[in-house]
Order: sequence, then structure tokens, then C-alpha cells
Amino acid sequence: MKSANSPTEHGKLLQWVDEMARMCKPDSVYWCDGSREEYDSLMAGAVASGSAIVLKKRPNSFLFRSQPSDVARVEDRTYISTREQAEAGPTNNWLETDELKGIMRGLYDGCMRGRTMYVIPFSMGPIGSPIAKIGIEITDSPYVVCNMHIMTRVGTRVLDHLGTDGEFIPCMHSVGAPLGKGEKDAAWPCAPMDKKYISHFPEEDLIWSYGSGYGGNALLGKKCLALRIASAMAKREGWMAEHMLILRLISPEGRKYHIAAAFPSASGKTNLAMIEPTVPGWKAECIGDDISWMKIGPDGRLYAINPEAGFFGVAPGTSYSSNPAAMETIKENCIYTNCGLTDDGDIWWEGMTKEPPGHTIDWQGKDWTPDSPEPTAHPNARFTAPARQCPIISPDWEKPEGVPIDIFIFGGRRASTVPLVHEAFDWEHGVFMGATASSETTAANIGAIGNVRRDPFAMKPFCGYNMGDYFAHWLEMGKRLGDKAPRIFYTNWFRKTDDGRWLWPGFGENSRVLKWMCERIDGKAEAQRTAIGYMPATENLDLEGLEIPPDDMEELLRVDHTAWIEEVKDMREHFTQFGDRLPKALEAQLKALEDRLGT
Ligand code: SAT
Ligand code: MN
Repeated sequence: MKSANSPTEHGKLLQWVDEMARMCKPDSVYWCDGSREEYDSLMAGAVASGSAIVLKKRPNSFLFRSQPSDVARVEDRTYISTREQAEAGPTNNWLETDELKGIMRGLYDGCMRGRTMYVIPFSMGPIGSPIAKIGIEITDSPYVVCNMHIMTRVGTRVLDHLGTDGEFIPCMHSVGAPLGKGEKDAAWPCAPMDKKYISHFPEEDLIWSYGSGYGGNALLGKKCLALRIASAMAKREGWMAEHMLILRLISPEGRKYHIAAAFPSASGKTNLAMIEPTVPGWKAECIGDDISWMKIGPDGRLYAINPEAGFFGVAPGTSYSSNPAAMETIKENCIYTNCGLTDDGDIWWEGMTKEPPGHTIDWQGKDWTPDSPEPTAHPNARFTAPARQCPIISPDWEKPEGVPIDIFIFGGRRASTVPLVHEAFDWEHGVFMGATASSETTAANIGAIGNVRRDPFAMKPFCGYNMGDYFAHWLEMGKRLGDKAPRIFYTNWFRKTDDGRWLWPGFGENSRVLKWMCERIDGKAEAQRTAIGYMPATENLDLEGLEIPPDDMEELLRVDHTAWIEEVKDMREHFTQFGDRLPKALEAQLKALEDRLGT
């Protein structure tokens, strides 16, 4: 087998690549240098083979259409593999390490026949940042290489930083579709569902992914490394890897507040990260839209970096009215996946413009008109866009030491029960709020949509170890941070009336709630003490210029004790699964909530 270029003398890395190549048997091995020429030539190949479509309307942008079975993360096929099942905990799929590796070695054997094996050196976080980590992804998918170019910092400069003995996280990926001699490739090669495995071995910081080409299953820097493996490392090393956007809010007086917010996939993180405040004089800057890595700094505060370099955002619903900054970000140099294709060579998705185009080719390659029963874009269609193109990206977004976090927000989509905003009494209560967070499921995972589930800290699909121990880690971090800990809030932008009308306008108007939070930490805003936490009364929120019927505001800020008593029952059941790994402090919090509700 020929290896076109091997630009490193890192013994352990060379050995691992060699071992993987012997197992997967690709036609050739190619080391990625991260250059523009590399990107262009891979894309040209993808266009020539029919797997990518050039978008005439967007410079240097391309559309891919996946197989209908490969449109989202696959939580059912995602494993946290440890020696003992208790270490993976009740919220993760588990297979014993040797057993899972055995199955996967069988699948990997010869899986890259007829293909090139790409070796992608990448950095999560600015190269050289004290919070950053280096990964090496091996893949047989040019789509993955190009996406990694945008989503992470790729190339020779990473290898230079790694030197001959630096630490890296091995990330193994194959689409699982070997090619016979002369066999024509599929536009989107992947393996059938029961052969897909997204496997993590947190005890050895190792990722093995097989059978899917899609986003979080295949761009291994993202969910696999930056959340599942990093969360386990963070626990061991005393830092935090969280499913959080990071934004900077600037008051009219110029005071800067840094907010990190955890919401489940496809629940508005990208929109909040790029918020255009409607409150006069307030400005926002985006630092990250999905993941936050945080360490305690020399001054005892918690500092956050965005480990990614791009946005892998949900396309449908993104528009100049919902998220103008995102629309500006995605004008050029983007990869689109499973969007509709317009007749003039642009992409379109549901909600992008008020008037749909008269005709498109839908995400499955079929003719579509506004009368078609199905949407033209898959509900989990995505854009991959460089973060630096965001018009409101913070000038400090690549600061190696990160930004100091003032506020944590947890939340989810709940049509009822959970009010617009409430604030934790203290850190322990805030950890309880995170541990019991709930949300309706979305199209970001393959499975039912709209079911309420507990999604603690929006990390249910992403915590790489026992979730009970993860709660304990949060409590521990609070002890270490003491009075420098961020204040904790819980929001729900997604309340609806019984007949399905949104109660809160959301988007830029969410700045009114953020402003209240900032004033709370400065001791300037009033709040009422309720059974579930501190809450604003209508008059404590700046609602100037916003027309919301008083009854709606009251409903948004009401604590419905009857509904919360039901909620507590469900929380108790949720907690039961953790057995003796549930920290006593959280059990006490649940009891205290019950008492306050008067059950
Ligand atoms: O496909 S991803 O996992 O990257 C997106 C998400 O689910 O948040
Ligand atoms: Mn996410």
C-alpha cells in the first residue's frame, strides 16, 4: 500500500495509523495538511463523482444528500464501553470493551477496500491553548475531511505542535462501505443501521465509529471527542466539557457578561448564540454555539473556550428574521447537507423565506413544489459554516485562556409547566435544576419526536461516564469555585397555549430575560421567591416595546403547583435509576422542592 505523504515522526501516531491501515486495507493513505488546495481537490472529486452539487448562488459552497437512513445521530447505536457497566451508567448503551472491539474489528477488517484512508490531525480549541486538545481522525470519507476542515483546526500546524511525543486522542472512522474492483461508489456510502456503531472507550480515550457518514456520528471532534471523551477526561482532570453555547452580552454601559447555556440538540442554541438583542443599547457577541470547555483560571473564576472552529447548525427555520447573523455566516464557503435545491442553484429550507420557491429538488433528489406533502429539506438538514464568517463573532473567540463565565443557563423545550425563567437559590439547587432538565425530543436523533424526556444538562446523549458521577462532579466544581461560581438559571422559550400558540416570541426578545439575569448578578433586579426558585414578576422584566397580553405574561411566569407535583414524581423516578451513584445533595434538593410545593 502506498502512503502519499507522512509528515510526522511521532512514533505512537505512525504506529497507530499503520495498525489501522493494516486492519482496514485502504488502497492508499493520505495525510491531510489542512490547506485550501486539499479542500478544493477533495470537493472537486466529490462533485465529479456525483456526491456533491455545486451551488451556483453561494461561492465555494456545496450540497450533499445523505442516504435516508443516515440523517442524524443514532443514540441507539452509540456506546460507552468500559470494563464495568456501572462506569457507563444507566443513561448510556454499554458493551464490554473486549466484546465491542471484537465486533468492530470484524467490521473494520477490509472496510476501506477501494478507498483512500485520510489521516486528519486536528485541534479542538486554539492550537496551544491550555484548554485545547489534539485529536487525529482516520476516515475514508472526503465529506468528513471537508467538514473537519471547517469545524476544527486541521493540518500540518497541529502535527508541528504535537511534535514527536505529544498526546493525541485517536478517532477512528469508516463509512463501512468497501468497494469492489471497478464498483461505482454510492453518492452517500454508509452501512445499514444494525451495522452502525458509534463507540467510545473513555478508559483509554479512544473513539471507534463505523457505518455512518453523518454529522455527530462521523465528525469525531464534535460529540464523540469534545463531549463524550472530554467529559470523562474533565472529570478525571478537574475541568468541564459541556453541551453549551457561549455568548458575550454587553450592557449599554459597556459591562461584559459571559453566558454559557445548555439546551438539547436542535433547541435554539445557535439562535441564542447569535442573538440580536431587541433591548435598546444591549449588544451580543458569539463565542460558540454548541460546546464549552471550561477550566478554573488563576483568579479562581471559570474560563471557557469554544473547542470548535465552525457551526454545524440546523438549517430549517433559520432565516433573516430568526437568525440574521447565521444567514450572513452561511453566504459562502459552506457545506449543506439534506437541504432543498432551487432551480437557480441555491439551497432552500422550510422557514428560510416567507414565500417558498415554486419548485425545488428535495433532500432525497425528487421534484418538490409547495404542494408536496413532505418538506424539501430534512428536518435535521444542516449547514457547516466557518465561525470566523459570523458577523457578530467575538473578537475574543479564539483567546487561548477563554472568557470568564458569569451565568449558566439550562433549559429545554416544554410546551407546558416550566416557566419562562427561574433562578437557582444557590449552586446545589442549580445543579439539581440541571440534573432534572427536561425537553421534548427533536429530529437531531433518529427516533420519536416530541416526547418529553429528562435530558440532564442537555448531556444525556453526550456524557461519557456514569451520569450520577457527573452530577457529583458538578457539585465538586461548585465547591472549588465557591463565591466565584457562575449563577445558575433555567429557561423555557417554548411555552404554548392549549391550542398550540406560542406564548413567548423568542429569538431577539430573549434578550429581555438575559438582561434580567445580568441585573440579578449585579444585585439590581427584583425577584420573587417561589417553590421552584427566584422568578421575576412581569414588572421586573424590561418588556418595553413588546406587546404581550398580560394574561400570557402571567401564564409564562406562573408556577403551577399541581403540574409541578406531577413533575416531581417524574424527577424521583428519573433519579431512581442512578441508585447509590446519585449524590445525597440532589436527593435532598428533591425533598426540599417537594416540601416547598407542599406535597
Ligand atoms: O449531528 S450533531 O450531533 O453534530 C448535532 C447535534 O445533534 O447536536
Ligand atoms: Mn449539539
